[in-house]
Amino acid sequence: MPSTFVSTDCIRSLFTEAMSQMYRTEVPQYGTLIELVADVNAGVLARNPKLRERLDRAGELDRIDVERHGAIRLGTADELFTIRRLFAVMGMQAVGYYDLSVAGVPVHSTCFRPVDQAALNVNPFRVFTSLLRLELIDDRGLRAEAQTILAKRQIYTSRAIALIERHEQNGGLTEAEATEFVAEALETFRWHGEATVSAPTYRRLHDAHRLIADVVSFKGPHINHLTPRTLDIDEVQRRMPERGITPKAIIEGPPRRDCDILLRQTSFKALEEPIAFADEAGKTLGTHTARFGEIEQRGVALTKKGRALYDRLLASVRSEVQVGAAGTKANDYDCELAERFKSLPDSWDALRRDELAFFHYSATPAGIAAAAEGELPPDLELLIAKRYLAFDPLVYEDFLPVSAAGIFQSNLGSDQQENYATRSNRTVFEEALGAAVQDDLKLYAERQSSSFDFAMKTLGIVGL
Ligand code: OOG
Ligand code: NI
Repeated sequence: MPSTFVSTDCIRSLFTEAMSQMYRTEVPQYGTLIELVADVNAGVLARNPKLRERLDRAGELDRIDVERHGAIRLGTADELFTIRRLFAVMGMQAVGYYDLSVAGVPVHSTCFRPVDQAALNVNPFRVFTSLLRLELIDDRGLRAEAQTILAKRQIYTSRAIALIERHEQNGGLTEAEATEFVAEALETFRWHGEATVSAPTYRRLHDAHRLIADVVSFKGPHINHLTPRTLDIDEVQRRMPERGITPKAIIEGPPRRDCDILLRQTSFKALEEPIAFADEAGKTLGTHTARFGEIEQRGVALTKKGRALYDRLLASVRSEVQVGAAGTKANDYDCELAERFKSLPDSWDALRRDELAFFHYSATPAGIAAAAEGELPPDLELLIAKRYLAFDPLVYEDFLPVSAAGIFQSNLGSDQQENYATRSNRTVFEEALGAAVQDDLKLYAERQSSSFDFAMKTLGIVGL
């Protein structure tokens, strides 16, 4: 790559920053959430100098409050195809397939994110990207109408497309091109207060499913939330009302633990925003509810075995306690969650030994010194016990379908929980995408084993 090209990591960071600024202006309550998160994070760091030191060493201190993910909902296969190419300019690839129809949301989704360790370290920003499944609308007339409306829109600027093509042809963008690309790409994610449909059409789409109205009625797939990282999600959840923010009833994902696993997330309820319908008079006003703010706290990625245990425990909690629409039983849910998850080991060492989680291995200075003295024991547990080999949790970089469904539902109102009697349709999704989605478990396993191989090489140990 000629040095005149800006790195994809750099373009991703520029884009994250631009999107954050735009969303704060568009949704002032999101700015309030960011301030609360910054306060809570500062408090945690002040009380916990060790954590502060660790984050500082990892180079994470400066960008603690930077957004970790966002989400959009697309309407057509073509839109998905082009978004893959757009995200590639920022070094983001499709990982994982999520079928949300099982939870009554007529979409299937993937996560666009950086995949290699170095890129994740620079900026792990990801976008949960959903594609509407119009085939799940029963009313054929409405389905055809929605298709016609979507076929007419162009969600990318022509300059954005030209720059995507330039990136594909030349293998990168210059600094001037990158700056222009970020501004042009941002247009796709912008909010438009003017619907492209009339009030009656909006109503019919909305009655079929609120999400269908959200995808079909507008010029583009407005970013519907951004999500910064918090160091104490329970504290932010507790303090949201102090700042006039209404949180959803429960925190999705695993309970609070010493060793964080997977992903915990919560959001504030979507806001009712004024919109103008495209009627003949061009003046009919209404409201639309779609955009919100969210926070996340990530832990270690689980292996297939660990994930199976997580899924089983979570399912058992959810079948025992169902949180009501108005948040009833939220406390019971939290207690049950904490109780049942006691059977998932809560120490890094147990998670490692039981092969429940993925780790990054490294040779320690002591290990390197001992290796220089002579042969080291070719025994994994011994190397670890003697602190010749260190292991650090690999952060979970993906999403959780049950949690995502909870986030969707909380922001669509809880009156539409029907499940669609349909199979997931990954093949159709990948055809639209124009690529296969990557297997997240495989990515974690590869990172774990390459770190292990490198550590063994450093220690001069063969055949372990
Ligand atoms: C996406 C919801 C999923 C998450 O954090 O699980 C999501 C959406 O509402 O479009 O962002
Ligand atoms: Ni989210």
